[in-house]
This record gives sequence, structure tokens and C-alpha cells, in this order.
Amino acid sequence: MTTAAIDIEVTADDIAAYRDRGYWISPKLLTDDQIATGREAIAKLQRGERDGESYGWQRIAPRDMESKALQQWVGAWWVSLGVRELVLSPVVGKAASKIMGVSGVRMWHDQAICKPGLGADADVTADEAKAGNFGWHQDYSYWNYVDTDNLCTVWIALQDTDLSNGGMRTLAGSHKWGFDPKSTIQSQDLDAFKRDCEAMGREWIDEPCIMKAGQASFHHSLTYHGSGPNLTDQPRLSVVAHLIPDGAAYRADGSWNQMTTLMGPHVKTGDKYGDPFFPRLWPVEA
Ligand SMILES: O=C(O)CCC(=O)C(=O)O
Repeated sequence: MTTAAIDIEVTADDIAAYRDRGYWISPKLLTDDQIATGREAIAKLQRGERDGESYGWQRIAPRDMESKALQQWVGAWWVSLGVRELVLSPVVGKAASKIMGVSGVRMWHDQAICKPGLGADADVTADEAKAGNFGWHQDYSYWNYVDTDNLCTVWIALQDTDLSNGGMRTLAGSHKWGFDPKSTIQSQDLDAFKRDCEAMGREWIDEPCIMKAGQASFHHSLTYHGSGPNLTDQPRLSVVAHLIPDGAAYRADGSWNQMTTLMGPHVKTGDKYGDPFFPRLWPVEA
């Protein structure tokens, strides 16, 4: 466990930029030790190792290290102390509470992600290479059985990240387009969505999330984002916190996803997300 944490300032201009553009890139919020902790935690997940006896609500199994396919662990904080330290850290919770304009923040779910490096000569039309792409999507597609769309994803870079290693791209202002329940994440042809948007008269402002290791991007649940292949020879590693306001509640008319099962068999509209499956990051428990 790393102790010396960074505290960052979130200014009124940062909040205004998030509201206007649908995302914000933070200053560095992890120490170098924490970055190393996160990288080692992902290596352990790849080996199928877990801290503690739980398998997590998604079973953590070893990954084929030769494969160039994208590796994602949803719910990694359940089994990895390293991931838990980062995604549940107060600096993330406090910054998110300011950006979201709420007094408290809880974890919805986290992810650890490894996008393997394909190398500069990769054939990006091949299936395995395309498997590293995230199609343009809104995160609200996955959590619309929460009774608010004021939800925020914090994507934390564990190395310098830009378009060369498959960094995220966001469509600035797209959170104002409204929610489209038809998920587009599987569509790995990133240009197809652009053609669709332009045909609809939407303004296409495609911005790269360029970050140094330890910086994070915060994006609204309605902001379209996606990413292309990693054409370096190093993996792109990140941990991600998908966050909800403290007090957010279940709504039964959202579209099902596996997270709903964590609310148990007798959940009703209006039941609040709480401990232990949706822990509070901010304010820190006394
Ligand atoms: O890692 C990426 O490129 C995209 C991840 C993503 O879609 C998210 O964190 O919401």
C-alpha cells in the first residue's frame, strides 16, 4: 500500500470545461509509486493471481500473454489490492465529486485494461488488431438502471498515453446529444459512426486524450468516446473508475446488465446503491 498521496485542485474553469465539453483531463493524480503499483497489479491479474480468496463477481482467470486481443477485468478491485488502492483513492473521489457537482461519490464498478502493443507494422484491418479498438459509445448504455445520468468515468493512465498507443478519443460536446440506447461499442470501424453523425448534422469534434502517466480523464456518462489500435510495442495499461453520486438509486426500467445482479433478488426502483458492493470514495468514511 502506497501512503504518500497527491492532492489536486479542481478549479471552477475545470468544472465549466467538463460541463461544456463533456470531459476533463486532470493533472497527475497518482504518485510514481502508485503507477508502479497499478502496473504490477495488472501483471498479477494477467497471471490469474488474486489477493484474498474471492474470485470476484467476474471470475479472474489467467490471460494468454501471446494474444494481441484487448484484456479487460471488470470488478478488479474485488480481487486486487493494487487496483483497489488506485480506483477507490480519495484523490479520485474528491476530484469526481467536484466535477460531478455532488457531495459524495461511490464506485459503480471499476476496470483494469491492457491493450497490447501491436507494433508499428501491424495490419490494422486484421481481426486481432481491430479487437483493440473500442467503438464509439456512451457509458450510460451500461448503467442506465441508475436514476441519474450524472455519472462519471475516470480513466487513469499508467504510462504516457496518446493516439500512438491507442489512447482514448472523446467527441467534445457529445454529452448534449442525449442518450441513445443502441450501444455502438462493438462497431470497431470508428469512421462509420462519424459518417452517421455527420449525416445527422451533428458537429464532430474528435479530441485525443493525451496524458502523462498518472493523469486521468474524467468523462460524463453521455460523452461518446472510443479508441483505436496500439501501434507501439508496449502494452497500454490503465485502471478505470466508473462513479455514481452517493444516494443514486436503482430504476427497474433500465436495460439489464450483469451489474444489476449485485443488488440482490428483491431490488426495487428507488433502492439506493450502497455498501459493500458500491463503496464510497468520497467523503472518506470517518
Ligand atoms: O480504454 C479505452 O480505450 C476505452 C475505455 C472506455 O470506454 C471507458 O473507460 O469508458
